[in-house]
Amino acid sequence: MRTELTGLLGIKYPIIQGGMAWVAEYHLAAAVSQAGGLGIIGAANAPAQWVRDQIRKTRELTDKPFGVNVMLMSPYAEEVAQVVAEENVAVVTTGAGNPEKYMELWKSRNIKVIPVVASVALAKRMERSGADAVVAEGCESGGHVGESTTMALVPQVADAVSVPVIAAGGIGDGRGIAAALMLGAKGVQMGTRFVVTKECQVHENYKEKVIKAKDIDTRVTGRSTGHPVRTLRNEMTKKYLELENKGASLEELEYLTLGALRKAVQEGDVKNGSVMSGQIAGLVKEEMTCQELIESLVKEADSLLMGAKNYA
Ligand code: TUI
Repeated sequence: MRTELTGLLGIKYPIIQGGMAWVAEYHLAAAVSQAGGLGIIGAANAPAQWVRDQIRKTRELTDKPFGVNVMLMSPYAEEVAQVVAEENVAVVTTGAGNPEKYMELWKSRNIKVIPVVASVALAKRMERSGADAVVAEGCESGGHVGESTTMALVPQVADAVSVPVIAAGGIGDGRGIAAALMLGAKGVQMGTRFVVTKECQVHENYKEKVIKAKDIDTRVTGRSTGHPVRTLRNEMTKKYLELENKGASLEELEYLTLGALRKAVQEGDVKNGSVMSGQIAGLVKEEMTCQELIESLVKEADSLLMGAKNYA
């Protein structure tokens, strides 16, 4: 499955693993890269030293390219941006903001920069500032979400920029990959599906909650605060949405989500924690290794695309 993206990044398959906060650490990133995709370490709100350590541990497990996701709302974003430059990682993706001010630093080190965007306007702006590709992420995704769906966003971004577009949000199997390529994407980014893999270190309860989830089991909290986040519904989302409907203060709402993602990922508290997940949770049925998953995704997508070999 060669596309413009596999050539740009030097990877075998056009499949990127999302840089999920607290979830995307070195075991997962290395396994995805080793299997021919692009593994990503999610820096989230972690300090720079943690990120440096993760980069070095990934390098002990794979000599293939991998990336780091810099979450731009992090209080450590500036120092993490420096560390990824110093460590010369192959690829940087960014989320939840505009990475313009770091672009020169990263480009000067020959790092491929791939901002995650949720609008045509930001995609165009990123291309002008030197982005090598963009991830167009629809609101079917887990975590911090934008307004547009993947189906609507991807072809509009593909028409607006000439760098390769990577589709994200709502892609969970080979059908999703084939569809994304038909929409004009040159690759996909998948998060939720990689949560339920053998190499992913999240608590078993988290994986089980994703496996048991049905199509309508996600909720978006925080629309009123300007930080909408998609998670699986539980006690936390119920309380949050009740409070939000009553017009609760930012402090009250933040109290519910403080440390909630760590609680779910590490302690396995999937009742009161934040179980970030995309809408495709309903089609995640079994745990596989990253290699098994990627091989099966590619096989399925490739056979669907057989009669339509115009996606490269
Ligand atoms: O970043 C994501 N998804 C995320 S970040 C995250 S960490 C977090 N943890 C707790 C609470 C809130 C967040 C979890 N999931 N996806 C990429 C993405 N970026 N989607 C939308 C955007 C985005 C939004 C606004 C990009 C840029 C933007 O504004 C750009 C500007 O002009 O400032």
